[in-house]
Amino acid sequence: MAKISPKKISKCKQLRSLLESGELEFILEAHNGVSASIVERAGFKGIWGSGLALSAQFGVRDSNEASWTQVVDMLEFMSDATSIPILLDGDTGYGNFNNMRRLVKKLEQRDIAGVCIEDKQFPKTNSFIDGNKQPIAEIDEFCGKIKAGKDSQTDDDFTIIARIEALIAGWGMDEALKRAEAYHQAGADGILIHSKLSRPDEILTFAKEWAGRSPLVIVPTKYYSTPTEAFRKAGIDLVIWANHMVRSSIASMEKISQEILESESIVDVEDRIATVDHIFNLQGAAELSQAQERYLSQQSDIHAIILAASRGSELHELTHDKPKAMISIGGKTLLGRLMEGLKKAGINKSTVIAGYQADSINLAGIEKRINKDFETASELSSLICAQNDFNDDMVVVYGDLLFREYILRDLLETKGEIVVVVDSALDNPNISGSPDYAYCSQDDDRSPFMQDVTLTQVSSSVNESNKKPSGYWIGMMRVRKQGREWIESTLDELKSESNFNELTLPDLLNHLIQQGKPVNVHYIDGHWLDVNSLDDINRAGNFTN
Ligand code: SPV
Ligand code: MG
Repeated sequence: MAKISPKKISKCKQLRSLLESGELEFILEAHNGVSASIVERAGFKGIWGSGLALSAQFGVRDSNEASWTQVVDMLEFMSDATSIPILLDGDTGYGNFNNMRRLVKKLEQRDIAGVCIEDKQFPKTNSFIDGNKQPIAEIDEFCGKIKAGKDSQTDDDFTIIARIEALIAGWGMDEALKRAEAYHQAGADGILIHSKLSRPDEILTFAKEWAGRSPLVIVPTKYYSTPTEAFRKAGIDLVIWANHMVRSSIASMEKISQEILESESIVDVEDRIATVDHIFNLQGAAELSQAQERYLSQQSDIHAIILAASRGSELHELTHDKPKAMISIGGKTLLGRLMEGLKKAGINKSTVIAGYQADSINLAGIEKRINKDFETASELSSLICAQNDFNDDMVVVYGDLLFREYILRDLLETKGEIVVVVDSALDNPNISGSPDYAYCSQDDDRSPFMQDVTLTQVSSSVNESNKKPSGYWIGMMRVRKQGREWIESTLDELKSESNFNELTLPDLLNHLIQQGKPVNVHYIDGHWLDVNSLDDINRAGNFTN
């Protein structure tokens, strides 16, 4: 969860100034990271880490059933998610003076600004459950606990509030005032006077008698109808709205869960619940994206352009309702396998140019462009459909290509503005259909990563000069910034040619070569397959592991 407005003033100081501002201040309950974040975004200056709400969100009773370390763990999430101070409802301090010392130490380590302890006995239960049956602590014992807490804090501004349960337990006003004075003398930074009455009378009487001897805190859960102005006039310093986040979320969850159950649908509730994007926002997703840009700048920005418009009619009924790229081999489509290969190589952005049965190309995470002329036009007419997706670093590849992972990985390492992958194994038994013969400036001498070999021609037949080809172009090329510019200007020229609709990627490569643009070659030795026929599908088994 992101801190929305990091404040320079320490959280301990912030809480102290709330208590001592001389104005009536308010803090609101929160019980986990997201509710704490919501409280801060709402504009509150502080958070009440309510024992009732924290135990409720764990699904247990407010009777110290959740261990104090579980509470402190949750507070850590709340504190990390926010920049305003948290005052923990620390129940009785979870034990004696010694437990209190350790609690204060652990709270300070988690940047919790203060703790309120109540003069009951461990394990306590909520003040609104049989309050007058609840045993309260010995005054001296509780004063010792306050002193132990104050002595163990390392930040002078850490706050310890002493909460008086005398009114709740039926001990009367004099006892409440006697205790307040004793706790004040023991070093408490403020007094919380609690009442379970539906009218504020007790509280107002106490406030009058207390007469500002130290900051006074109240929890008007039961006397909620009292106008806030009455608290202001009475000189109260801090009001705790103690459980309204957990209660609002429970009310909403009960309503929504019932509606979903009854309607067997989520359509009606959609507009009344937080969007997923809003959750991302509360979690600080934008900050993570920025950090990724900063710290993962090495991340690939390569864009894949995948040609998948043609049917592949040689595959007969297999491509009746889908293009060749969507044929399933070993339980995965060709295109799905290609996408996996791209992702493994760190390429996460892909544009697929669809045509035949375009709707059947429904993979997640792709951009889809449609070549409406797929029946009459050829590859370059598809390529220009993705021209807006061109990137200064891209891989252009046929959608029906199967290849071993290392081929793409090594291509990405190869220098050159345009680099084509050429299989020098002319006896490759996997070649079918009419392969694209590649003529290169130098044949493959099998030395790894041969440098500066360039393509001189790609042809669908062995050319007239009878020169032996150097291999097959496999239908995959890498294009960098300048290469992209060459391709774009060549495409612009070719678009005006009357035969543009017949032109293929090899035609584009040949045009580039004729214009003197270097097209580099990355040699491989087999390990790829272009699925053209039913036989190819059988051979494809080699690639499905
Ligand atoms: C809490 O919020 O857990 C409190 C306040 O202790 S009350 O529930 O009013 O006792
Ligand atoms: Mg409590």
